[in-house]
Amino acid sequence: MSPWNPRFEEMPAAELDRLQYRLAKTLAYRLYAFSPLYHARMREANVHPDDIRSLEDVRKLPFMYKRDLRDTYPTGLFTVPREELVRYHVSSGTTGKPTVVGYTEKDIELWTESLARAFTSIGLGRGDVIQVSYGYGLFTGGLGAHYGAERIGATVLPTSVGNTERQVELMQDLGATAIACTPSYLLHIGEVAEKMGINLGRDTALRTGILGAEPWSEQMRRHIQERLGIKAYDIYGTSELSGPMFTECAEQRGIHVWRDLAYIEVIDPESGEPLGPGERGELVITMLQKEALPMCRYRIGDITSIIDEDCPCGRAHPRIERITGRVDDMLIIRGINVFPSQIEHALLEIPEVGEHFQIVVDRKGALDEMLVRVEVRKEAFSDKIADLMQIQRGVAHKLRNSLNVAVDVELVEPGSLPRFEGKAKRVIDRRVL
Ligand code: DLL
Repeated sequence: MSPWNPRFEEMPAAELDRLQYRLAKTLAYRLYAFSPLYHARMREANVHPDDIRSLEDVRKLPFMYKRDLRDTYPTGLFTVPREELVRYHVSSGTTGKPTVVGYTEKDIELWTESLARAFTSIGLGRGDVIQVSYGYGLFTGGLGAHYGAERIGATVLPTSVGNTERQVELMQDLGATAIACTPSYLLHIGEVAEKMGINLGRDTALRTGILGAEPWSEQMRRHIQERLGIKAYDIYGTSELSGPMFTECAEQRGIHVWRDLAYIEVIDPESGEPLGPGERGELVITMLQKEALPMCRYRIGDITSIIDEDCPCGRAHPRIERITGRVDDMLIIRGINVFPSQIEHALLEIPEVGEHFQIVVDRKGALDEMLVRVEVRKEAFSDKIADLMQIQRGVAHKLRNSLNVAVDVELVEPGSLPRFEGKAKRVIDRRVL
């Protein structure tokens, strides 16, 4: 299939170099002029936009971090007046404080453009029915995929998440040919379909999965492809980049990152030093054209490596390997971001339980499950089961409200969980990805 936007997708590497340089320099001026935080950081690093004289000079610019968004909550990093914004999205943060991202009309346009190219590169287009089973609303997945799918002329079935039997019925009745959702949700949909006597591969028109928002493995891809009889593609992004942004092409050999939209680096997370192609480290992305919330050398925290070989698809845009994890400790439970510190935060607000807790994450069938073990405080400890059950329900309720995901709770005796001398290891992740 021919590319969505040949002008950029087929642009020769030398021309992309020049374009990236020009855009990066403009971005540096923009941040210097309009972002007090980044201005101060540039001065501290003793670098001025005039110092960007080549593409490599981007590496002189200071990093941005997730915490910068929280420290300037809600909109302190925005560089346009409120009237220029056409949308907000909000994602959950580490301390209960969410991260707010904003978009100008052009930001939405380029986000949509990125996905239009991506979806076209996996063979989707007019005639396809794309079921969008990412959450619609504050999460970027639903609306992001929706706009991209509409742009390429496909028919969108905006089912969002949940109500799985209905998802299966609609998929069948309306002939969905592709589904965009988390890989774990797709497995769950497959299981529900089976219980309904429907085999997705045999009994529906489904042939493509656009799967991401959480880590998944090559084994999982094979499993999904074989079990459901579809092709499963990886889609990657974060709300700070706009949302879901980049996918693999039909070759399934890594995620293409459009060079006119983003400049990527992989660094050693400890030293901040650049790593070469093939070397695994922390992904750093500079979004070259974002207006409302420019992200420059943004340390996302995701672990990957850059693939610098030509792709058989012919696009001179670099690829990144599947994301294998994060530098920090964020857990993704059924597509929802959960930080151990959020759990700590919530638990510490409940007088009957202690600060000693443990998180056990497991995968039962297709769904992630999280168990929080927490010590009951001596004062609150009781041998009456009814009292303990009441505390347990209270904790589960509190966690559900603050994390937006259901959690199992196990109360344990005071002093029974491990103690640590160095860094605490609170998370036991038993999921085999
Ligand atoms: O998850 C955006 C998105 C929506 C991507 C739909 C793909 C599909 P956030 O909620 O900000 O945004 O979470 C971003 O999720 O830093 C990664 O750790 C993880 N993540 C996203 N896609 C993948 C993927 C959306 N394909 C965080 N593989 C990122 C592994 C992923 N991890």
